[in-house]
Amino acid sequence: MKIDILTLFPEMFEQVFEHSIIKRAREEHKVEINLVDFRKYSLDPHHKVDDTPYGGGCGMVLSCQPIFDCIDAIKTEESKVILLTPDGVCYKQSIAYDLSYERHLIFICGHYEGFDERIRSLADLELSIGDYVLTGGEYASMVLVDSIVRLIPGVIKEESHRNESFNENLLDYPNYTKPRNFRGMEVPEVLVSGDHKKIEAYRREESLRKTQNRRPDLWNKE
Ligand code: 6GU
Repeated sequence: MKIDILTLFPEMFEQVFEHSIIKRAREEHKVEINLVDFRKYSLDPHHKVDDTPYGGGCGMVLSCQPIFDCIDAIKTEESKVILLTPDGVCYKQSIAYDLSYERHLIFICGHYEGFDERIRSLADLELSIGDYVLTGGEYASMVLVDSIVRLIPGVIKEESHRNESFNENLLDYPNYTKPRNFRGMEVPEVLVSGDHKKIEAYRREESLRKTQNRRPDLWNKE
């Protein structure tokens, strides 16, 4: 998979994709991540990328030209263009799964007060990562890259994400490791029983119980 991130602040991403699973996925060429500073595409003599809003109001609005020209330069038949915006579709694990099978993702990070509405026409999908306002799409794109890359086939064992939180709209079951007794807190007996059928049933039950208690919104879905 190739991922291009269009941003005015490529330095914000230094280090972010250089650890742990994402680092390994890049080293093993399972994913190529490019930061594209779309200011370079501005035809303005001062490399301006924004302007004052028509109709008045405070703040600046990202203009069409640099972003349209940048997309024209990097988009191919295989590309899926995703605009990051608080008024997009709310991101969730099932979307991460779908996107993990794409060949080329292009993320457009908005910034400042907003962007020219016509920029939406470039997007195949508009995504938000939650009901709060960020200073820009950069943080959202980091969240997207992390959650998508770990699901690319071969990046982590499929076994590791088959049972994790949000699959089937369920939260994860509780995990324990040694010691068996820590400050008086015991590991549940069933986990040391060696009875795999029982363990599986216990985990399923805990997963259901936890979801019902903590996330009634997920529990009542579909
Ligand atoms: Cl994708 N962008 C911004 N600026 N704020 C957000 C967001 C995105 N998702 C939630 N809040």
